[in-house]
Amino acid sequence: MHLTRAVVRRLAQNFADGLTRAELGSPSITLAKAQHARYCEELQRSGLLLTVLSPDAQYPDSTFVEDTAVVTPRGAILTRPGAESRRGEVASIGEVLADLVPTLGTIEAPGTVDGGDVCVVNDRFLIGITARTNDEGARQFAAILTGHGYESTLLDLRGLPDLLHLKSGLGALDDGRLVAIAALADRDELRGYATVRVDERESYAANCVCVNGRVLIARGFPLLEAALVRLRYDVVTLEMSEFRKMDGGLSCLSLRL
Ligand code: CIR
Repeated sequence: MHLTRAVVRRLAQNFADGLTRAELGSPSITLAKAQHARYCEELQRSGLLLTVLSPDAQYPDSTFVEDTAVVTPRGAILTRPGAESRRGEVASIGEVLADLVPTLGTIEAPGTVDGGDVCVVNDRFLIGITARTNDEGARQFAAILTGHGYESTLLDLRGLPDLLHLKSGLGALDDGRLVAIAALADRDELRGYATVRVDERESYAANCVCVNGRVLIARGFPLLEAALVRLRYDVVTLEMSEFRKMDGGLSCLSLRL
């Protein structure tokens, strides 16, 4: 799908106060801002017009905009994040998206969905059920999709507690190929998809982003980079160290539409 725009949010000064389970130390705000700027540059270089939102110190995790909404070609679905501290992030994103695309629906309590648990491949929506996205949220999300003509598949990932989100271990490329860690590549629900398997030493790199033929991956993961280059993808590597410390990856830093 050809993408034209992305919504991103600059980091707040208290970014390091956000949620994390990673035990990689506290991020440097200066470095994180520089990495975010490079990320934005590459989105622009991939042809996207950026809507850059101001930092929101009320929500230290709010730079991870992906979790607050999922944008389909027909419009946006607003989520209800699984972490209570993040629920207030949705309203402002809803307003921004309303100027750009129709709103198809909103997840309601007691449902919870994080956008990081939704991966689109070939018009099919894969929805992970995790500690952040519950059964009820996934059910509501799938029902909204069905109402707009989309198909979805639910994957119960609660047996893989190391995965924060479905997309922590899975990325989708423009041509319908998946990039996946072994625990996901081997799932019955994903049988039939061409898949690039991510070596277990490089599992963080599975969270890649494909924009208009370019594949953005985290820097420092040579096996995945080589595998994608061998398959003739146009690969761009980005330093993500400071976002990784906060459990974030490439996809969570933007809403692409
Ligand atoms: C959180 O735990 O919610 C944030 N610190 C990181 C969210 C990352 N989001 C994503 O991968 N979609």
